[in-house]
Amino acid sequence: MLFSKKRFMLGAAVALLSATTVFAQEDDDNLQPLRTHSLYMPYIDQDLQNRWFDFGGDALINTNRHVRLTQDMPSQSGWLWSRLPLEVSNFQIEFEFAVGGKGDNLFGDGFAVWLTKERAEPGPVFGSRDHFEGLGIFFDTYENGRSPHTFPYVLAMMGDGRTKYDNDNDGSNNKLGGCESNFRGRTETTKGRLTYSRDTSSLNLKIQTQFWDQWDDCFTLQDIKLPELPYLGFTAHTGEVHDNHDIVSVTTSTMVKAPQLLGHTRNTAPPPSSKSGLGWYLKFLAISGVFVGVVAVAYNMSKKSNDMKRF
Ligand SMILES: [Ca+2]
Repeated sequence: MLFSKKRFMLGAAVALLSATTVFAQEDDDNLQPLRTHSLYMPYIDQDLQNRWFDFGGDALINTNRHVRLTQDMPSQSGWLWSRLPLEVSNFQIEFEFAVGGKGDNLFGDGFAVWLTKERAEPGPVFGSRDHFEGLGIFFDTYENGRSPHTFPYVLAMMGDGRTKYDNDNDGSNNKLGGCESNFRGRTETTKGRLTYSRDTSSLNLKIQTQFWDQWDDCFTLQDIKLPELPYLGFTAHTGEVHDNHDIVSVTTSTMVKAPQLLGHTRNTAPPPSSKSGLGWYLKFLAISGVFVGVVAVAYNMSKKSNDMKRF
């Protein structure tokens, strides 16, 4: 409702830098990085774009930290979406995120991870459209209804394009799977790892919130049919309650042998290397002159370039 149509473009030569190293220590050659759906700092190129992702609304980019979907203030709504749909059948998406803010007792609302037929359509469901077609996974930090579980809560819903997200009950009426997860306000790295196999119609989510390489199973679902060509998105919004909702990195890989990875608990990614982005970042600084990292100020520029990027 308070969404602004201000949009940014992200560029992505950067993703190429890190994508090849992320699984370097992984002895499982079943994983092949997909640069088209991976994202790393500094997130944008010298044209303030990313080749594979774009973002908008209130989303801000700090080139050496994160894509901030919302700031810790009321009535924010931001999004980050892949430009291309995922064409592979079996894949793993590992995303590092951070949620937190100044609020001790009141904070929200959380963020969503999407694999949907639609993309970049702002709306009321964690900053994205309702009546979506495809998968929504909600990292919900604010309890709207009365739930039998504690919050934060992670919940998966498959939308058919007609069913409404039941915000008053935190989506519980359409819940396919979920788990309690204390992912907010962590000093440790927080990550999610989503694994999907179209071959076996199975979906698994693991979350890391406490220790590096310690993954907690959130849910495993069977008979899940994603849209044929889903877009990958991350969105968040705030209302009266608020938080920072940040996406730090996204690593998507295709799997050659899908079923073997479900239940697989090894961490595939080492701590993000700041080196890979550093050289580029310095270059970026040189190009853009005095530039303090946060490039959100480029809203006006984005308007100009907005028309160019629609295709
Ligand atoms: Ca909620």
